Amino acid sequence: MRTQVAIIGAGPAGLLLGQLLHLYGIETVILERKDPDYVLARIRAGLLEQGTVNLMEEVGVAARLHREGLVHDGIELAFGGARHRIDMKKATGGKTVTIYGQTEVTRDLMDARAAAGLTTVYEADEVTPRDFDTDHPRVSYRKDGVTHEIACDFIAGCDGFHGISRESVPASAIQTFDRIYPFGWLGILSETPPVSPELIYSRHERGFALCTMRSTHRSRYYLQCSLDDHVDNWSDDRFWDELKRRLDQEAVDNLVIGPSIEKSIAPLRSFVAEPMRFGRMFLAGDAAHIVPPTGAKGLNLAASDVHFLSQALREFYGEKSSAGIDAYSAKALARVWKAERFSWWMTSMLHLFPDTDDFTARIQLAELNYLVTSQAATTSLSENYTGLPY
Ligand code: FAS
Ligand code: PHB
Repeated sequence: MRTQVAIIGAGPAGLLLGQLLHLYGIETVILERKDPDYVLARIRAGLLEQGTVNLMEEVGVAARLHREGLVHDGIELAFGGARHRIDMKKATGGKTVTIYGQTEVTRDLMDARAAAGLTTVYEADEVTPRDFDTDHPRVSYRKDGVTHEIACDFIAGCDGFHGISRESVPASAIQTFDRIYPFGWLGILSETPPVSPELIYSRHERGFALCTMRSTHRSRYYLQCSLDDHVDNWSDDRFWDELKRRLDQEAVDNLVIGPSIEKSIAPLRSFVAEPMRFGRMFLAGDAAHIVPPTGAKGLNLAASDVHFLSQALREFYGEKSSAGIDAYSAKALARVWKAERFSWWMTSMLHLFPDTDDFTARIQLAELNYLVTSQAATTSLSENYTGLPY
């Protein structure tokens, strides 16, 4: 088999890249090791920057997003027993965010790819990028016990943090930057109305809590928990009781509890691999970087990566220019590191660290008080949260 761009991974990065390249008349094949249901069952991100919404519109899959997504003009910060609204739309001159689950983004992109008759090989085993340091890269894989090979011009490693693409790069050719946080997020999904119309980020002496949602009838909540905690230790009742301890009284009064339909613990880390290009192979999305979800940047960074990469490949095929692909890594990393900084800053400000002593606690509270009383600080948070320009 031959194609122009072989994409490894059918998560949001791989699927969105596939649709953008299709728009530009560039052939792709996507190789995914899991089956579609498994990919859709992963409960992950929930909040889209305007740039991500724009890309979904560009590839013509934003109809349901606009029908079902919830546009939010602001968020609330809770600390010291009170809640403070950050009017992001006002601070940024009109920018908003949209609540629309990653599962739905992935489903819409999967449906569009299938409708366009584009090739996605699911349950592809032993996917291996080869010869990407030559002008004739290829990707091999096994399917139903048979080994296949795809010759291509380029390989896009969109296979997430635990994928094969980054692993295939010689250690001498890559530099990684890593910060593992000493806590995790215990997340719960429930068919209950959200506690508040917008998200509540709560800094509390017992630990961080986040109230978010997937729709007006489906809520998602997160509690900071210890790294050695286990989801089996958390009955629904225990979760709701702990959440109430970390919220302000108004939120406690408005909280509607119900049975969990999903419950899981995710570790938090900051990670960046440099560069994001290795000859004829590019990394995009979680394959190249990870952010703690506090800033809601993970999925949105995957989107901006594939925007830059699709433009670069469009220029290569359309104008026979390598300028875009040569500039891809530096361009993507410039935005990645700003999102890494913002996510690290939000996490540092809102969580209880093992070494959070009285001084650090006062600094966190001073940071939060400055945020809600200074227009400059509010604007800075708002422009990062709604998404820095591409
Ligand atoms: P993905 O990991 O989504 O997709 C990679 C795909 O490649 C997967 O389908 C995988 O099966 C496939 N793959 C892997 N190895 C392969 C191989 N060898 N061969 C073929 N295919 C292979 N972000 C937020 O913004 N907010 C959140 O609240 C949030 N919560 C998260 C919770 C968890 C538990 C995790 C893990 C991530 C969370 N994220 C969150 C980040 C997440 O949304 C990612 O940023 C997003 O999935 C990135 O998309 P991809 O880069 O496509 O990677
Ligand atoms: C979510 O809705 O899952 C979500 C929203 C904002 C975050 C993290 C997760 O910062």
